[in-house]
Amino acid sequence: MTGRSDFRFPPGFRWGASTSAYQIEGAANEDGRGPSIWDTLCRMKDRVDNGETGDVACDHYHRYREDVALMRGLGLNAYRFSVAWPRVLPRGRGAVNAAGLDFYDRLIDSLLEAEIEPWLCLYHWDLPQALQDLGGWASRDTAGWFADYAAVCARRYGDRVKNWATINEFSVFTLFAYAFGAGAPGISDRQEHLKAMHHVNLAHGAGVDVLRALVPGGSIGAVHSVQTCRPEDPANPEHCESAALFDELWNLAFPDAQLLGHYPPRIAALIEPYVQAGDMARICRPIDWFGLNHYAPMYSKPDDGNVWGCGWGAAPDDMPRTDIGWPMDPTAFRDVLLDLGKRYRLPVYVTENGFGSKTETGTDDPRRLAYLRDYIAAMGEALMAGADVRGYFVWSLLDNFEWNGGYAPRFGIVHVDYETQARTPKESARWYADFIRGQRGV
Ligand code: GCO
Repeated sequence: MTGRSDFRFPPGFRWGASTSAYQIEGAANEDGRGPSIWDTLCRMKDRVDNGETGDVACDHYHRYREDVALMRGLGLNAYRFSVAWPRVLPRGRGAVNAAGLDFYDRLIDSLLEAEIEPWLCLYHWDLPQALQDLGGWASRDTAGWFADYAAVCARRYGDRVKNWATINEFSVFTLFAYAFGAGAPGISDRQEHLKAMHHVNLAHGAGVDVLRALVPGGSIGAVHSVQTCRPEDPANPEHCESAALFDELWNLAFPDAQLLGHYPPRIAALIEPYVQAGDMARICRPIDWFGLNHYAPMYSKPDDGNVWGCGWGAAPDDMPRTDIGWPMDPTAFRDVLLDLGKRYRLPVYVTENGFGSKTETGTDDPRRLAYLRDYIAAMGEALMAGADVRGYFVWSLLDNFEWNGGYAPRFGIVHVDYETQARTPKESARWYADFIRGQRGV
């Protein structure tokens, strides 16, 4: 792609990085943190590559000051992180853990001192195990407990944090956790999946109401994974139907419910038994921005091995791929940015975009650098064509725990040596820092 790298993004554009609690914090058994469903899953046999866990991860819990200094050195003006629900409420509800609340105070204060705007996401997949024991997201009660947890965080951090996201990638974690059986808690059941989808949507709506009431001047959003969904073989009607269903499950079920007030057609009838009177109004609350996580177009074809009968197909042979095999197509990113604006009419923040590698060693990462350059150029093209994009957060600041993939896939612009916990900016980080400096006229 020939994107214009000389494009100037509007003043005030956020240039940041994203992380999530379980993937970087470590200190899983310290200072009163309770277990999450990912702690449990990591201890089950053959669920995570090499039997790895988030127990230590990047030890960010102890090294957050160094990580904030790294961001400052790179010139980032925003940072998206998540709060670990089980660190704040070890049993998911009831008694708060003062030491856990203190940690995020220190992190937020360090960010503000470094003139980096904190973007706080309340839920990035680490449900307290105690709530899973009561039914997890398949139980409607979890939506209410989420709202109570949101209130604890809003009261504590709302004076300093203005940018809040309810939940990260609703569709991805519900699909992997309740349909494909890979993510925590590792269930494959279509009815449980439908219930979880609806309850997660209810949690979002209740969370928005709490944040609106408790965060003065808050800017509230939600983070969705939206990846163009194409049939593996466009001439095959079964592939087309599979892609259409996958598109509803992955891309539409959550933002359509939250922003348009209805479920997409293939899902609507199936989810109906779990929808109570007034629910769609509870879910569809006004928000201020759309958080987009985008990586790669997806190709789909039927798959009898999962409860929906649709799954991944192969991308065309001539499609460039990342080191972990994800298709690379910056034009799909540009088009998603343009389409989202038309469909949902909200400002968009790109809350994740990045390049994974299992083969790179050290800090030479020319392919990540090229990916970021081309995707940022595509974002510039979307802006020129009228998309209202206000910020970009690279995934991720650090190499980290990549869920079922363990530590082998590296997504960081900063290399982490897991033996020593030494952080070293990669070539891509230096490029990103120069690019941001150029954009900000520093
Ligand atoms: C996700 C996440 C991140 C991942 C990243 C790379 O949605 O999967 O938000 O936690 O690590 O997307 O796969």
